[in-house]
Amino acid sequence: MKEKEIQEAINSHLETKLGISVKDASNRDIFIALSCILTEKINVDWKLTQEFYDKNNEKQVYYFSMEFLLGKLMKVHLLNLQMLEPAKKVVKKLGFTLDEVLACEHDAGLGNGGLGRLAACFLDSMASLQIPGHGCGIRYKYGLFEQRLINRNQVELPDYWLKDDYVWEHRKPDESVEVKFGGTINMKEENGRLQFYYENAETVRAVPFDVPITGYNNQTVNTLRLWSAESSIDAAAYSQNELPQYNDYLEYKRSIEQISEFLYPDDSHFEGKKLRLKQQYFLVSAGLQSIIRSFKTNYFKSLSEFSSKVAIQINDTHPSLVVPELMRLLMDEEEMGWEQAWSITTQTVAYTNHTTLSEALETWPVDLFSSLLPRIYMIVEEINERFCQNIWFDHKQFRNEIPELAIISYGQIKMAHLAIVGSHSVNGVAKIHTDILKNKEMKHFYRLYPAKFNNKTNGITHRRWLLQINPELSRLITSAIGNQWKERPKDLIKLIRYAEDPSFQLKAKEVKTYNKQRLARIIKAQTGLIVNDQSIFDVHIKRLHGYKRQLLNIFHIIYLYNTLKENPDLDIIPRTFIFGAKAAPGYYFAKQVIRFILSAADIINNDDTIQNKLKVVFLENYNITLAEKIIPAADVSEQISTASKEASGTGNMKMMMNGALTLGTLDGANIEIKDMVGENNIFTFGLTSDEVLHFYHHGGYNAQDLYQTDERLQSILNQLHDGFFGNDEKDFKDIYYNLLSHNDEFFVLKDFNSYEEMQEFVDQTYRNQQKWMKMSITNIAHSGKFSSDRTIHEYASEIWKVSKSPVFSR
Ligand code: 26V
Repeated sequence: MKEKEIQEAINSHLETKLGISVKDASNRDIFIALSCILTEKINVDWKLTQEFYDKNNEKQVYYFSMEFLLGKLMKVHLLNLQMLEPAKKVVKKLGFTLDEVLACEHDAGLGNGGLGRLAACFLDSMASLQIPGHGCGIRYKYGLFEQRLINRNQVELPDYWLKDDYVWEHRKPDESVEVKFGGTINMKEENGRLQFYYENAETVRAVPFDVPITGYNNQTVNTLRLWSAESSIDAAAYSQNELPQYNDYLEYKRSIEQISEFLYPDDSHFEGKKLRLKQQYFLVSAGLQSIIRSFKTNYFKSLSEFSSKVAIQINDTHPSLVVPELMRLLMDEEEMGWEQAWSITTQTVAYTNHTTLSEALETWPVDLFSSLLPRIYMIVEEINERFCQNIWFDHKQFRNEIPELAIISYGQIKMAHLAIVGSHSVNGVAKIHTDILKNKEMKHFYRLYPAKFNNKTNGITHRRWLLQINPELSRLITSAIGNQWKERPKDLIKLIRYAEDPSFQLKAKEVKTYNKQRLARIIKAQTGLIVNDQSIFDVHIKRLHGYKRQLLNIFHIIYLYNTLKENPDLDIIPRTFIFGAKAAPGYYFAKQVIRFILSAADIINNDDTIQNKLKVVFLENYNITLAEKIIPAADVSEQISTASKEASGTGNMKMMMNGALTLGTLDGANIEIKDMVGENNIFTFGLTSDEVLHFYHHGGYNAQDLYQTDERLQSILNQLHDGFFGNDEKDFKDIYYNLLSHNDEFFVLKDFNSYEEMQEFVDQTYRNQQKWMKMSITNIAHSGKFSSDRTIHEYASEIWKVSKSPVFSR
């Protein structure tokens, strides 16, 4: 769309729909007008895309995930439809700024962190690569909580993201399906088949809301289908058939709607909550019914061809009930026999593992599971029985391992085992993570089914995380190597020729400074702090978790502070340490760490004797929109997890792509970043994953020894213990005891020395700006590998067996 057209459309929308003229319009009015213009255009392509897929009988991919962390979408659509520049000009002409208009959109925060954002990046890449791939998720009424910092404490507020209407969604009541919970199952033999009848089950109406996912410059529009729970009967019908478990209709209705009410905000500890299991089955059952329905109406094909036309990827074990639910639908509804249904199910489903942390593994108590999902439980029991039998008779060498491999054991259902047994592919999300799965966490399964295991290193969409959030750097890149990198991100490698080019270095430095100045203004507005844009911006943004070691970072900051107090003239490059992190509401230790960082920040930021050499900023409510402002301004990317614990990480990729240098452990995708850029272009430190695992298995680490021998650590720990960081000493004594009495589970003290040395080397390196900029450009040049386009390409060709389906010829 050209400028003139956009301007006319906005004017006409304001006049005819709102009855106002431009001079009376608000940012939100312009936002709504633009969203209507985009929606009209998107809808045309959306319909054509779906018709094309149907007509050509394309194999469809469905990405099942409990989380899709989409952030805002208007800029994505503008960019994809080649309308960003004209829209910017028009909006300006009308007396507005596009950034302020875009800010009217509420973030869709339907995810916790890496896993949910990965799902959103994958949708973007599938559409941009013209792969018929759709998302299947839950339309939570409340997204991830909003974080406020009050008296240094995290306070959680509900994120009612739907309060102003969500402009991209389309409610599709005609495509609703029913999902059943609880009750008892009665079996009857009819026509030689067992039929299953539900007695006293509760029926929930699942209503889909479709969100269009546009591809970049290709007119493809895929679908993210989000399900919302509604009661299937009205008050009058309820009064005819009251349920004993509720006092009245209202109570019944509330209990149904609760299913899609909120996103579980704790991604670090599994909790066997019935409502969470309800959410999972709700997603899976609604999603599968709608897939089967569209399969049958579009192709009139027998379901025996299902797995050649449908691929289902499950994002962690959260949707692993697809295995028994698909079995149920094929057998009970479609009258298939077990063997055929099993073969179709396993050939359709593929499972991605995102963590080896045992506390996050899902295991459901049999009692809870079987009372909520009685028919599904029967099927899981049968799957387990057949699986164990199969090992006993056909894999005799594994007989001793049966108790460890079983899906049900000691009254618990192990969802990872169900997902492995019920799928044809199991993948990890970075090389080292997949190796740990194969050789440690899932080693027996790997020996049993070696061909199922594979690696798919994560990626990020370079369209959002470079093109959209860093237009200045994008323009600079294009001026050097042309436009092609936008569609072929690996072309970024062409930048390598400019790594040592003084004029390109200077321009890249100017872009970085510009982005730092912009972030400095945001910091000033949010916190009142004035930060030096010539200082090193050292960024640590991710969920707060023990293994991500925000504590190691703040320990080093305090060490620098203590050193400066002794010697205020110490020659260090000024640093601005920037944190953004939400703690799970019930994660006490993580909340203490936030308090600790804020307390240390208060002391450091208000101490004039250190001559503004250190500033510590904790930005409230870290989310996608804030990440988009921080990442282009980062000089140093903190990726300092305890080796072996961070499955991949994706923030590391986002910051690398924006020219930050990684300071990281040999963990997750950091290792592959190092492999790409070479060891001279990354700062690595600390224990290796083998060393960490060795300590866990064989002992030999004593945190107390380090306290005794390292004066720097002793000072910091004593400060913690003695109340240096605040009156509420108790809080920080807990951190003290966590490190010293519980032997420092995450090796914070153990890695302190090598972290400090590497931080000093960062400081030294920054003094040589030519060298630094060469490293920075080298990182950008190698970041193409970490585009999710590469990742999706691998999933498509190796797991899903789907190919590109170009809807329109350009
Ligand atoms: C676990 C749970 C447990 C129960 C309730 C809610 C909930 C929500 C999410 C999770 C998932 C934890 C696993 C996870 O987020 N893994 C992260 O996945 C990223 C994408 O693959 C990866 O980059 C990160 O390294 C990994 O920690």
